[in-house]
Amino acid sequence: MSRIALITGATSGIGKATAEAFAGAGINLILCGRRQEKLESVVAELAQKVKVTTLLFDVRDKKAVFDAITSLPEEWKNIDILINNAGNAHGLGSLDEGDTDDWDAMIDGNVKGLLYVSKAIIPTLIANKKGHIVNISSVAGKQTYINGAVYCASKAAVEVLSEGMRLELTQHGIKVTNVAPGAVETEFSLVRFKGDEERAEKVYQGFDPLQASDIADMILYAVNAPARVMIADVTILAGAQSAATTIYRK
Ligand code: NDP
Ligand code: 8X3
Repeated sequence: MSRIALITGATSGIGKATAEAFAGAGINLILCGRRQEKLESVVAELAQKVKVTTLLFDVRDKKAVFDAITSLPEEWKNIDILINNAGNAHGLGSLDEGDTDDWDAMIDGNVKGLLYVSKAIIPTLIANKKGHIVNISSVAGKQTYINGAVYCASKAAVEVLSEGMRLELTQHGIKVTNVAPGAVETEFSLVRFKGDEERAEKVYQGFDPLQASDIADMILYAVNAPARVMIADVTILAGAQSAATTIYRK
């Protein structure tokens, strides 16, 4: 029987690419995000290949998360794979000058949102004695950089939550994979710099950045690995990147 994956942040970037990779592998999809028109266009692209449904919610809204996931029809309830991908950086600023609304968006979305979605789904995985959770962390969760402390802290929390989930869930037959990408060319920098296209483009200039599909390939590998294999933690950097902020540009 085909597996069911719920992917948060499926409207763009890594989440959308993962949806495309999963559809190619025959995995049915519950696609989540806040931008309805973007979700609809992903559905239009993939519904020929697999069954697809959507849930529209902001991961920061606890009630909306639980209402959306409990509202799933019976045929969609037995989720096999959860991809905790929704998240962003908001701003790049020092701790004395940073915008506290940006901090709220990062901590509430990247950390608490991931927790709410996980809590809504983990009981089903435990009851079914199987499943796989993939948390999208970042190299920024392993290495702190100047002016990025709050984003880095939010991703360091994801790293710890991946470990905590693995410690608690392995006994129930559930795998947990932490994926920590480096510089991936998505809408990430456009969001971080609040729509400033020129500044966002500069992030990816002078080297060949990772593409969202590179990360999706890794995620698909992890969820397709044999039962005896748990891909626990993977860092994927761009070829010209040796650390979070060390990138060799031409
Ligand atoms: P994008 O900006 O392209 O995608 C972010 C996705 O998250 C969108 O689908 C967005 O959907 C969703 N999202 C953001 N905030 C919320 C929210 N509050 N509620 C619901 N959905 C939300 O960036 P990426 O694809 O690059 O980012 C995906 C993940 O990868 C993030 O967790 C990011 O931190 C991580 N990452 C990215 C790297 C990069 O260099 N790009 C490197 C390392 C990690 P919508 O707006 O429709 O809600
Ligand atoms: C995104 C990668 O290094 O820009 O998590 O923070 S980085």
